[in-house]
Amino acid sequence: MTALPLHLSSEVATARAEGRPLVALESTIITHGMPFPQNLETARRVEAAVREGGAVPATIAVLHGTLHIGLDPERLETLAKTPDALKLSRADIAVAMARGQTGATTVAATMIAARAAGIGVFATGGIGGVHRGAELSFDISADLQELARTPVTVVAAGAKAILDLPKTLEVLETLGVPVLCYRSGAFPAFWMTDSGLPAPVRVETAAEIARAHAMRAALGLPGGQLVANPIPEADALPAEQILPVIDAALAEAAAQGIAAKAVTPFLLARIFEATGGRSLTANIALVLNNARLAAAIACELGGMPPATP
Ligand code: PSU
Ligand code: MN
Repeated sequence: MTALPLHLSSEVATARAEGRPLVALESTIITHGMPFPQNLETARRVEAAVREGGAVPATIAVLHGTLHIGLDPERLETLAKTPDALKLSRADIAVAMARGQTGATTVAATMIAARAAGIGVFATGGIGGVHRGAELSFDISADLQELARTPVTVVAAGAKAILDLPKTLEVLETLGVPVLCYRSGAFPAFWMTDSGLPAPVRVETAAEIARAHAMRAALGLPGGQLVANPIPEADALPAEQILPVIDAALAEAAAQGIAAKAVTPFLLARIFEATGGRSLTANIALVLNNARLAAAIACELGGMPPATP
């Protein structure tokens, strides 16, 4: 059997040896979600937020065919300056590794990598979901299927508001993915605290989330959990500001025939330009907020006995 080309950063390897809690971080947000240099600065701040929360960050990417769990500062900087890095999801990661290519991992691919490395918790900005018009385009992010099959708890500020959020929640329910809204009765909408949709489940503590994660393992359930953590009120964008911008970006994407993997990066870039960078400031704030909660969950999971099925 082919051995998995896996490389742990020295920080992650030490944390592993000492049994310290780890938090996985994705890299598509670095290469395809934010412009340079804010992408690098944010990646560093997110790692620092995980450390401040008492856990160890493991940013995940494929570099020259090797799956990296944790990027040392030099590799992180190199990746942030590689605009042509591939965007790797479940469908692309193995072929890219087999060819020795370099790419950033989406939520789906980062979950696969986290599981391979024995990491149970992962922080990101917003997951992919059901795109608007999916009834015609069939564009549903592979992130949703991944949550149904891979046992990793993903902390996100809901799903990006460029999506069809009611359909996204319906698909998550169909796939049996728990959606745990942190200290909120509403499902958040990335740049906004409230999508107008009620929380499928409301949770109050990191310990509760960790216990639910462990209980899924005890039941032998394969999938993960989505923790929907609203952006802090002070950093949120008003609906009347962001909604027209989203609509304009969607119309532009349709007019230009943008499809498949290019849709999400295109929309994020257009929204960044149209809000004069305010969408990016909010995006950074919510990722930091998610990193802090993920660290707290990882610390709770670390203190729990392994599941006994
Ligand atoms: N959240 C962000 N910025 C991003 C993404 C999420 O704040 O760039 C990325 C994630 O990697 C997610 C991907 O998995 O967008 C979803 O892409 P798609 O819709 O093509 O599945
Ligand atoms: Mn898609």
